[in-house]
Amino acid sequence: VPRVVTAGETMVLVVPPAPGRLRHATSVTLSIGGAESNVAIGLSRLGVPASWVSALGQDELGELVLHRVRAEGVDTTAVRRVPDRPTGLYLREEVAGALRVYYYRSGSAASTLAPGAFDPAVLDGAAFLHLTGITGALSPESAEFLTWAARTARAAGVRVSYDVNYRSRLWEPAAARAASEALLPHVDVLLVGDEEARALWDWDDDTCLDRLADAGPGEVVLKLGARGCAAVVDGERLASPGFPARQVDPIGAGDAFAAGYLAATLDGLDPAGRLRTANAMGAFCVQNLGDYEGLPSRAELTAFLDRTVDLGR
Ligand code: KDG
Repeated sequence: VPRVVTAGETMVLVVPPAPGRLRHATSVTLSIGGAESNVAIGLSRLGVPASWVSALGQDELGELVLHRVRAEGVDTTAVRRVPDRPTGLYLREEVAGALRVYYYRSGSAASTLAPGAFDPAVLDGAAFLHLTGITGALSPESAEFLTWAARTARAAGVRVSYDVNYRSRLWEPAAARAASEALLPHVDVLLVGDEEARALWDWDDDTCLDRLADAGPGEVVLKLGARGCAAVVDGERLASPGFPARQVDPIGAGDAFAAGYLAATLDGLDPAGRLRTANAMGAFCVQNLGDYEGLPSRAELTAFLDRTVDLGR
């Protein structure tokens, strides 16, 4: 079975038990959050072998992250421990229906990811290396890491998938746009959300698909939230409606979507089948609290897709 490698930062996630200001929380839950490990976990649950490459502090939070990711069957042998840097941390609160995050990640262990951060042998036999734009925001060397990792994968015959994942709390749109544009020539599968595409490029959906496809990636997928997605795959335009879902927590939906898209690609599904699977994974994710906790097993995903009428557009 082809393998997928993902690389990027994962932090410990602190979640209060109920909506309200964090300052009033008297207990919290510790989980983990990181776009690239979310994708690896999503794939692993679907039975696709996945490796996650990163750097963690040599601290208890690093142990927590490692335990949780390993418990999902993801290979973590290429994760480095950095002695004098902390594992990143972030906290969430929901006030008046709005979700806010607070990062404690500057100078984190993962911000030391730099060119050469992993042995290229990690990519042996892999079908994809999955990266996200978050890494580019961590430090100047992590920005270089992104390009190095993508080039290294390409040189090894491994396809590169990239999710723009703009995080406004980490950097300005212009910097994020420049970093993504620099990477596009090395990207095979590009995933981007409609809101972040507007924030970075201010293009409408159609223009966005055309321009980004012109920039290099053979597959460009525009995520439209509850409306599903649209794509250009090898010059062909497609769209796929979303699945009805009762949204509990939107965080992680994009990562679930990416896992679905990659898994369906490895299953040999056609572009329409890939988009439909990706939408289904997104729908699974938003109906549960947590970045990845609600993601389905292969059997659950298959049952969901079989029960749901394919609207075919
Ligand atoms: O996609 C979800 C992740 O974004 C979140 O859990 C944490 O990786 C993260 C980030 O940097 O925002």
